[in-house]
Amino acid sequence: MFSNKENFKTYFLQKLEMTYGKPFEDCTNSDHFQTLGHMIREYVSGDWINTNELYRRNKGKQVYYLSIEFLLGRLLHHNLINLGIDKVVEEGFADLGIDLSDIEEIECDAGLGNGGLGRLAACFLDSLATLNLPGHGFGIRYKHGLFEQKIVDGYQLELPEQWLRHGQVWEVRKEDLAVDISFWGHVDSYDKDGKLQFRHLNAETVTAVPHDIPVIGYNSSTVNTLRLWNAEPASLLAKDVADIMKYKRETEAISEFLYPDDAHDEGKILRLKQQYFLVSSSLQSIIKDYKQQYKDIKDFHEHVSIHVNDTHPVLAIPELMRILIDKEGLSWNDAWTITTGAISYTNHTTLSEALEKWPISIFQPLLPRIYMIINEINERFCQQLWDIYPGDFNRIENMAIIAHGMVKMAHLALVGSHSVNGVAEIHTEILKKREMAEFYQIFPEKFNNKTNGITHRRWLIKSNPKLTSLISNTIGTEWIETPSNLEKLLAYKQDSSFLEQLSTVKQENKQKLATIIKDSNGIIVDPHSIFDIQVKRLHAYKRQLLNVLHIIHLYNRLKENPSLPITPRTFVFGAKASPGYYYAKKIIKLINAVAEKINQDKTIEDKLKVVFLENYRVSLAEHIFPAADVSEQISTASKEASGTGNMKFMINGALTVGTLDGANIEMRDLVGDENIFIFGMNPDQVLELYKNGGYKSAEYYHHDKRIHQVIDQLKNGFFSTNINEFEPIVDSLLTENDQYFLLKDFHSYASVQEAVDKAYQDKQKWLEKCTVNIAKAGHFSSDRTIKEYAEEIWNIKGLVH
Ligand code: 26V
Repeated sequence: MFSNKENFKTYFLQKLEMTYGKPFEDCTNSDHFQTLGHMIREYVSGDWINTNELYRRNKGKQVYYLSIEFLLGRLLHHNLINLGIDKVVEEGFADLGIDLSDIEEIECDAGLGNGGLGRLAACFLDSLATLNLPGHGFGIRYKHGLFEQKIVDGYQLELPEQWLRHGQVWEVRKEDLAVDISFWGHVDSYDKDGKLQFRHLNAETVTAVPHDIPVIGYNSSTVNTLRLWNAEPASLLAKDVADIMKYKRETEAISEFLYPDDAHDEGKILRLKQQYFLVSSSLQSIIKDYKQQYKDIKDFHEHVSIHVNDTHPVLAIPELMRILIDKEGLSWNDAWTITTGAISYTNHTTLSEALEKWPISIFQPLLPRIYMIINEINERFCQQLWDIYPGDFNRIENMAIIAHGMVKMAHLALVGSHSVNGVAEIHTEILKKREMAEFYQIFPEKFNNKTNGITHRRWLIKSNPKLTSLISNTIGTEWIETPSNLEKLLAYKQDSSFLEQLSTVKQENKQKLATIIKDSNGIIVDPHSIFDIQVKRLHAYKRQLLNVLHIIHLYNRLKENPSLPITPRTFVFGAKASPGYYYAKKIIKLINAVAEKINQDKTIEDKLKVVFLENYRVSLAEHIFPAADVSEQISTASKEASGTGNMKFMINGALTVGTLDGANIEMRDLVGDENIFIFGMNPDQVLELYKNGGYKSAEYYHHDKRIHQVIDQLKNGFFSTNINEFEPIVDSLLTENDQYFLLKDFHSYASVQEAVDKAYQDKQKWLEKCTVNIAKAGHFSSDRTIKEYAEEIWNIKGLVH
């Protein structure tokens, strides 16, 4: 049906008519989208079946990637590209007077994630399928993904996101594969043939119904599966009406929202329910499949690898133990060998507030059998520690899985898995030497690094077709399969014809973003100004505020001297703040207040513009990265585990202004100091400063005139009629001693920004730097990352049918 455009048109028109029973002229873009989506599903169904058959027959090892987030974005165009039919469809549509990009716009983003961790999971699925690796995702089918952000009067408002409102063309509901999950109740022990057995009584049962989404590899016949679980009532019998309503509500709440508010116990219970719901349904499904294929459960870990993405799915450890002991009748020791052999874990942050801990008072009643098992794991582990460190109570208390009334999920992950990886070299070193040093001492063989990556198929080929063509016309197309071949571009870094074309491509992408900005914000920006962009979750450690302080300072300089020779700049922000994160929301308000003031000030002759783009998400990001000149990666050194936005900017030819943090360090090592703008303290200096109790930020306020002026403007109502509006921000910088060292790094940041300004004026040199960045970005393809996971952690091999 996609062999050529005539076939495509015929099939499409037939299907459209059959589905909607109305003439072509009356069909809407939505009808077109649905029809094309169903055609793609039909087209891949054979390969989907064959891939699963192959995995069943072959008996090779498979990996299951468990993640509380999958930030997929839109799938239509991405699938067309991976299937190699994008051109046929685009041209066929053009003949019919349909613009493919209009049809693309119909699709809602699948926003089942909050940031880097979730988007990484989506990139990994794409690489697994493309590399023909037997790897599948397991997640939750949230009814509402990450909230939709509205900016009203400069403040963030959150609306429920509605990605399922028009149905989901990519998913297949499989009621026959549903499984039941048990909560609450109590555990009873009894003797069976001289063996102690456990059963879970009076439990409340919830049904998990799988919804499968095909994951289509690029130029490959592999179609893997992303299985998303929906929570539904198990049975409504034997309950009175009021109970039914309550039970139904509580059940459906499990897959209703991503990250429900956990400020109160009710929210905490719901989050823990979600986590157990994900791992229990996934493991039951994995084991059911395993048993259809293999006889001996003792070989489980030889054929199955289970990866837990951060601590959210760590209950996979006690859940696998439960199934192996209670259902399969294995001994503790056999079950432990299998469990630790199967499970591997990635850490994505060292921020203490993100390290999950659950109060026993919540945990034990909700998951009584799982709690018992964790308790046993903890006791055995503490005994092991006692043997190594007899009498060292302090150490044992620090390392215990259960301590001070809390269950520590990261400790459970470290003890119950065979591999623990960080996501960039520096992050892994910090885990080994600092955050997890005590565990590294006893389990050195478990720790390893896997520097993150991004799929160049979405973040370059799909989102930046013009740059893609330029690259392929210049160095051929092998880089698509082997991204390290982008290095061939180095030979063109002084080729004036190449550089000119590169400049044209960037200019066109900037023009497009300028149009988006005008349409959404009503702000006219100069596409010849430097597009300086910071897009990422809003968090204090990411230091959006440092960027804003510097913008205010630049504005002050221009007010003092309107003819100051600076290169015009457009500062663009995109960020969502977690709904309960008051401080982050204040920063959003500040960005908007500064934007309002600067954008309407005629005296600075349009030299500065500030834009806050509402509702930052994958589909918007695809328009942003290709248009960037400068990428802001300015986290407090040691705090950003890796970053992946940094890589998306790099592969699109933006230059990084960054601290020596996360993967920025590896980017610097690849491109060299002359092709990146590094500033600020390094991780060792930051960690040393923390050790010594921080610094006196007020001294910087008193001694640096620039900082003094900017902070005073935050205090005196310069940006707001409400004089107290930004008090929490001023307090964080002065009273609370500036935990993230913005004032300490300010001077260095301002200097490097001046260097950017100068560098941009030498167009040829700037483009040379862009070329080096693109050429070296192949290293950050998630194909490289996934190959490392496959070889060094999962021990899985590619299979082709
Ligand atoms: C964050 C949040 C924030 C909203 C409320 C719930 C919640 C739960 C967990 C977390 C932890 C997020 C961890 C995370 O996303 N880490 C990011 O992982 C990226 C992929 O490895 C990495 O590039 C980023 O540096 C790291 O911050």
